[in-house]
Amino acid sequence: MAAAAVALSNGSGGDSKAEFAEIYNKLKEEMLEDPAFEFTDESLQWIDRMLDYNVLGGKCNRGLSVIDSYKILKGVDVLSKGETFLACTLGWCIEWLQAYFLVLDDIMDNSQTRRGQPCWFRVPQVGLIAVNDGIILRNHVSRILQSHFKGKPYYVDLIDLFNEVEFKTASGQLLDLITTHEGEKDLTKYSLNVHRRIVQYKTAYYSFYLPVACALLLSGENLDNFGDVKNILVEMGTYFQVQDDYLDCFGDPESIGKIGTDIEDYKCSWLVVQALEHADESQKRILLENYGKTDPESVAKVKGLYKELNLEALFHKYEKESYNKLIADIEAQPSKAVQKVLRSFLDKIYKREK
Ligand code: DMA
Ligand code: MG
Ligand code: MG
Ligand code: MG
Repeated sequence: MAAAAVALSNGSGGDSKAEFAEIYNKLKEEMLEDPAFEFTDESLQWIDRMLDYNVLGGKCNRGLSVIDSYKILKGVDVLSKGETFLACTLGWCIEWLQAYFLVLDDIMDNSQTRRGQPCWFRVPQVGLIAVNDGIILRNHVSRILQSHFKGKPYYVDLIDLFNEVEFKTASGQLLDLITTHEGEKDLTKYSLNVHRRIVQYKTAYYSFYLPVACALLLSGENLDNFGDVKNILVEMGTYFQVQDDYLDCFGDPESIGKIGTDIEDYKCSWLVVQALEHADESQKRILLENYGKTDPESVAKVKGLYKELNLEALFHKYEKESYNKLIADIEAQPSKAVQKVLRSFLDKIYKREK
């Protein structure tokens, strides 16, 4: 409880946060009690620690958005106890799913820290057991859905939604990872289109569409009728990942809780794509020579070039333009409630520094 409460104590959202934190403990207890596994004390302690380490400690924006969106769609400030429980449970399923993606992402990206602590696979005695922990986390999502939603009219849609979003994310991760192939480093293949495709798939669906889609299903809606909403959320998710790419280089590791690795990893980041667009021949040579190398001097040269090209200003311009475009799209939505859901999401991320 303490850990969940601490993790959720800063930021806005007041009531929802306290309700949300409480339900984590209940869901964790259920996972620990699962009779399908005859856990020994050692394995119980492992799961307990693994869950606290990986599911908690984030901003919980995705999870909390399910509750907030559901309230807006229903047009109420307060949900019944049962409705609160279901909304929070779906919120936690997204946080669990996110934990699964992050545990594996950090291994694949060779990252050092996450949410202000060493990445799970870097913890002594964890190592590659983290791969299996990722699988456990994903299985917990299905088990939580089964125990609390089986029998609801939207259960099948919920399962399909989580499966589809997981597939999209894994496909995005594949695109992200294979564009960086060692041995055939070729910056000419990095373009805004390539970048866009990667980030839509790896981030936007699970981070933006999924929470709202969960709230829509809870409200008894058919997701087929919300294609426009999906498109706007995918746009918002794209903007969010551009921020992530920017913060990877220019953010404060203390605030973002992680140390950037995009330059070292030869990632098709928004920054390198912009650098390639704006660099002259000699600047391009600096990029080609230094991008994707792990030694600090090479990384510093790339960062120096980003500064020289004034990518910070370019990012702020992009940020403003994306925001205006999204606001216009949102205002064109026929439903006021849907507008409010989308606005509250956008307000949470506009100009974020973490
Ligand atoms: C994030 O990509 C995508 C997923 C599915 C975790 P990333 O590697 O840029 O994320 P981070 O910067 O948080 O490691
Ligand atoms: Mg990563
Ligand atoms: Mg990654
Ligand atoms: Mg990143």
